[in-house]
Amino acid sequence: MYGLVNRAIQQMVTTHHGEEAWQRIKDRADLQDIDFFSTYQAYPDDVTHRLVAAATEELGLTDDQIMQAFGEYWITYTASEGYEQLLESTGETLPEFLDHLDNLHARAAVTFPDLQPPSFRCEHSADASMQLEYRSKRRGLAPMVTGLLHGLGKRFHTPLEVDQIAFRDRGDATDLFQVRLCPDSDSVAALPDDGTKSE
Ligand code: 1DX
Repeated sequence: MYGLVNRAIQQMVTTHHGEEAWQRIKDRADLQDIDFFSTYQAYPDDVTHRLVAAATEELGLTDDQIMQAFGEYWITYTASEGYEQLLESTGETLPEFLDHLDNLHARAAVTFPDLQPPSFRCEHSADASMQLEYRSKRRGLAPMVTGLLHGLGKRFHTPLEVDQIAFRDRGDATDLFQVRLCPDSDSVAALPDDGTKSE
């Protein structure tokens, strides 16, 4: 994955646990020879997986906890690292954003040819719930998607609940997430000015 991902992990760890914790995690992942991650360099996925594994041991958190926290962090991190426009153009509301995730990755892939984008399909139900199907060449990143959805909920001031309801690593065909929007005044504020719901 692009170095941007490893940089985001580094930033999240140093912000919440300090520089020394990050150095210990980097050593434990056997990456002490890497001084810094370059945003635009594609690194083996193994590097990212080793960082996550080392972080679980160093911080005493589970794999799922780290990946969810990282997914949530990714939304604000990319917004602050030059991709706010990319996020903005993907949707003005959470449901719209989820419909256009493949579009977002297609646009990113134009500039970054080594991107291996996941693919998402969103189905909307009448009761303000959605089912999001996630497909990826990569294994084991589904917990990050739960975190990404919570991060998007914050971005759009749209309180939500997320449940993963199908698991590829348990033999299901895809990873599937149930997203329920919790109606309240905040979510009204996230609608366009004319108060209409865009698809
Ligand atoms: F719900 O692969 C909301 O390297 C979502 O299965 C999900 O293959 C937002 F400069 C620049 C660059 C760089 C911008 F080239 C990535 F470095 C991409 C910015 C997406 C914002 C995907 C990162 C593939 C790297 C992958 C989980 C799970 C997708 C990470 C989250 C918005 C992003 O992202 C999987 C790679 C960007 C860039 C976004 C991703 C690769 C996502 C989301 N993915 C690199």
